[in-house]
Amino acid sequence: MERTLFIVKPDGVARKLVGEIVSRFEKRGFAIIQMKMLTFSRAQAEEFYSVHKERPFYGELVNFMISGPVVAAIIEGTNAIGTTRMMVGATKPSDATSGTIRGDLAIDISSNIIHASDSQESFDKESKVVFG
Ligand code: FUP
Repeated sequence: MERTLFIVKPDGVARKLVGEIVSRFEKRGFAIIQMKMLTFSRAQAEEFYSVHKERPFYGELVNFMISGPVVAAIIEGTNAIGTTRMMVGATKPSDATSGTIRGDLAIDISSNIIHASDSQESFDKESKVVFG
């Protein structure tokens, strides 16, 4: 058993995709351990994405993440981190295959509707930023 975190980003909430996305994880067999709606503060978003601090898209990414409410969830199941990343799909839209969340529901690299932790270290850090 493993836990991971996913976040339906502001565009996913605005597009009313929360139910669709949560449903995919529930149907796959994951248990929802914690879930909440929140709006990131700038400091929270900067800390959440601090790994990308030096990247050219960092400012735009932080502005996007604070632009509206998000829904964050901690889920649990076998190989949760790897399986969730696979279900989310590739970052680059043209690499995100059909059947994945991004492959089915997103077209832009910047507004790609969902985040998921990519490692145990990321999960530990990100869940602390979001859930305290
Ligand atoms: P992912 O783990 O798939 O969310 O991707 P990354 O951690 O590499 O990137 C985090 C977010 O930065 C992406 F969701 C979208 C944004 N990003 C860009 O806007 N441009 C890029 O070239 C790469 C990432």
